[in-house]
Amino acid sequence: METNTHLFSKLTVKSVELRNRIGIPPMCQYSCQDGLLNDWHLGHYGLRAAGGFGLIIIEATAVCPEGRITPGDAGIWSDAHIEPLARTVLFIESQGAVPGIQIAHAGRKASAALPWKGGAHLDNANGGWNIVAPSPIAFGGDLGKVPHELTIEEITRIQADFVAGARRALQAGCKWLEIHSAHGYLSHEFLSPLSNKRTDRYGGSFENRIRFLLETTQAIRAVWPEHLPFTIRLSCTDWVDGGWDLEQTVALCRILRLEGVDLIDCSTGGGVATANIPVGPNFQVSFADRVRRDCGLLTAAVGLITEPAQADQIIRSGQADMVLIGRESLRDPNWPLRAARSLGCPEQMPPPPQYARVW
Ligand code: FNR
Ligand code: 536
Repeated sequence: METNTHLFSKLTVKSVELRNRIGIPPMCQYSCQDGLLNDWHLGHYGLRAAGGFGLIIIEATAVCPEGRITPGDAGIWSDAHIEPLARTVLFIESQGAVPGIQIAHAGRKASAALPWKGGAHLDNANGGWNIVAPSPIAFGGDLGKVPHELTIEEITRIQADFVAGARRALQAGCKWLEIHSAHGYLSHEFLSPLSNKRTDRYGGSFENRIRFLLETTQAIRAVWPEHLPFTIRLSCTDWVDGGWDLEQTVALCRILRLEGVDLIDCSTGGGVATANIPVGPNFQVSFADRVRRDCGLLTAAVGLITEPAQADQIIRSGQADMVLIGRESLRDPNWPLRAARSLGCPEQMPPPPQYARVW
């Protein structure tokens, strides 16, 4: 169904207003030392805020050091992380974009080399560390380390780390919180029966596999302000028979809505190395559409959305409430400014005054 809502319509979520429906999804820059943001992040995110994006979700930010994918990941496990994060957050906001953050734990995919150094698991002697997961099963391939099976006490500790991370994100001025529960990282590892073989209350049945995320959501909800958007990224399917799938996603999202979650960022995959994924334009949009219709939640669509008319159509047809532009925003930091011009509505997206005469 066509609606009057379009790519440049404002979107209000709780007390936060986005100037348009275009966001940047979290994308690791692998450029931190000790998890601290620096000038790379100020420039990278700042340029894209000036380029017109309504929402910028800062990359997967680890809630404890062992939860980093690589030694270069962002972190939020100490108060020392707040000030450098606040610097980037304030600049994003000064350019009219809403600053968000994704808080994360990489589970059995942690302790890896930087992508441009191969991305394989690092030995402890080479800068790596011991990894943890719901069950002691290696991801496989280059990520061959066998994770330690988390005890109940360790699970509780990580949940507390998520809560502390959310509090610090708030202190740093973030206005939008996303829990990373996708792509084969820790929270997704609990959800999927392929990576969660536990026999205690965190494994087995659907109710048990969603317990880690549900409890974490409830605990964060208690500290994250009611008036700010609270969101979760899910892999809506593992793309493998017997894995996590869309029906379980829908059942989970109905519960998450009752817990005060505002929006689901609908991604897929990452839990199984051998999955056969039908990658192509809009390949994940149907998941955002289904969750939006069946669960009464706002959704963000992501995945090979690159063209302005394509993005506009996703919003107009009501398949999602917003679109996230990943790799294409790395190629073009001014994607929203260009999109407004190619869609014939430049007045919707004025450039920063410093660039006024060239746009
Ligand atoms: C990503 N992606 C990603 N996802 C996530 O949830 N947290 C993250 O930190 C990252 N990091 C990351 C780094 C880089 C370099 C890329 C390319 C991707 C996935 C990303 O958010 C997005 O879902 C995918 O890239 C698909 O969207 P596009 O790129 O097809 O628009
Ligand atoms: C893409 N990636 C996701 C990352 C970092 C590495 C690249 C993340 O979530 N932190 C990806 C998309 C979909 C499934 C798996 C990986």
